[in-house]
Amino acid sequence: MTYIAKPKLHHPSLVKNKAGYTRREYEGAVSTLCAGCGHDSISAAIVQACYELDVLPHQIAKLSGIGCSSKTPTYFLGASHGFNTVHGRMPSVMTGANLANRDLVYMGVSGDGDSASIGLGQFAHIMRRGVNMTYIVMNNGVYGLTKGQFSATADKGSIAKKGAANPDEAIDLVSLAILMGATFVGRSFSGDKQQMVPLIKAAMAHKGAAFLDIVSPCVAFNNHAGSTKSYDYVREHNEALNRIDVIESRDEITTEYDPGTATAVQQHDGSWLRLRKLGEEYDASDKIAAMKRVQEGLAAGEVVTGLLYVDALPKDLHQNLNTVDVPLNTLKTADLSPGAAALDRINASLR
Ligand SMILES: Cc1ncc(C[n+]2csc(CCOP(=O)(O)OP(=O)(O)O)c2C)c(N)n1
Ligand code: SF4
Ligand SMILES: [Mg+2]
Repeated sequence: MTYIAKPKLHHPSLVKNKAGYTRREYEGAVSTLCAGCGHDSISAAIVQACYELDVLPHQIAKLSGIGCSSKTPTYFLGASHGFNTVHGRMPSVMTGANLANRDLVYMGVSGDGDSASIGLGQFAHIMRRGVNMTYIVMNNGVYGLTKGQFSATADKGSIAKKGAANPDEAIDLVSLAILMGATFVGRSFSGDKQQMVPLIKAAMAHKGAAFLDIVSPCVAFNNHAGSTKSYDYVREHNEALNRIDVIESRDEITTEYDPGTATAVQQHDGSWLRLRKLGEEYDASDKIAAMKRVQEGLAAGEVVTGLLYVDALPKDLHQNLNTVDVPLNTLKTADLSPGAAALDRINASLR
């Protein structure tokens, strides 16, 4: 229960990261979600990723919409900035916040109802604008908070708890994000922490629009036979294309690097992503190949996971708009009002 405070006492041997914080300091309040809900596992993975990345909690801004998934920012990063927006409107609020202060690390958390139903337009535009963020959809195929109606990501033919079959085509957010211009796109499963944590770390290190679709079963309304978002279905149909390691710029990349089985991709911030291929050859930097592989997976009923597409040197919203390097909210009147002479020059250039 959120009103039960977590004990403040820490065991003296809890290990601090390079920023001087223990893992506990990246946690939030006690979760009120149903026991076994996939969303809680994703929250735990976000905590672990931020702890391992040594991010300062007060430099993170977490934003969400409405839904069980959108409640989760209460349960992680208790010392970070937070904004719980209107249903489906998180992307526009995050775009505005990022424009005002480019120096924060932006983490958006949403649900499949929040992003693929009411918020679909906003979702599309934040991807094409290249807002520098990590955008996670906790995807359970239903509106969990309002008691289990099919969402727009529910597969056609998927069976509801009371037996009805979904007549509509599903929206695949991974395909949409790639199409709309997201520069880092991955899919994972809430039951696979080993895959989720490095994917979240890599997405946070990416300096552009990073999107993660994480299948997250709703144990109350969508975890039965006939559902394609249940723990059993995802475990049986999970096709992981690669495993990712994030190597920070200060660390040596050459260790354990074995060309042929792994690809190393250097990102803008100097960090390296090492992709260990699992089985088939797959090139995550090839956008067309990524779209093809994702579509093949959908047709075969597979849940294709891993890092699906990455543009290692993306342009973000600020580069596209050619804004100044300092946060816009630190500019003073003198910076914003260049004076009558400058205004005359601008007017003259437009005549
Ligand atoms: C404008 C508006 N319309 C409808 C609702 C009702 N509503 C609340 S949460 C929700 C859907 C949540 O589904 P999802 O985003 O998938 O989150 P989940 O609970 O499954 O994690 C809906 C329709 C609302 N709060 N606001
Ligand atoms: S209703 Fe579903 S999504 Fe919501 S907390 Fe319970 S299990 Fe999770
Ligand atoms: Mg949902």
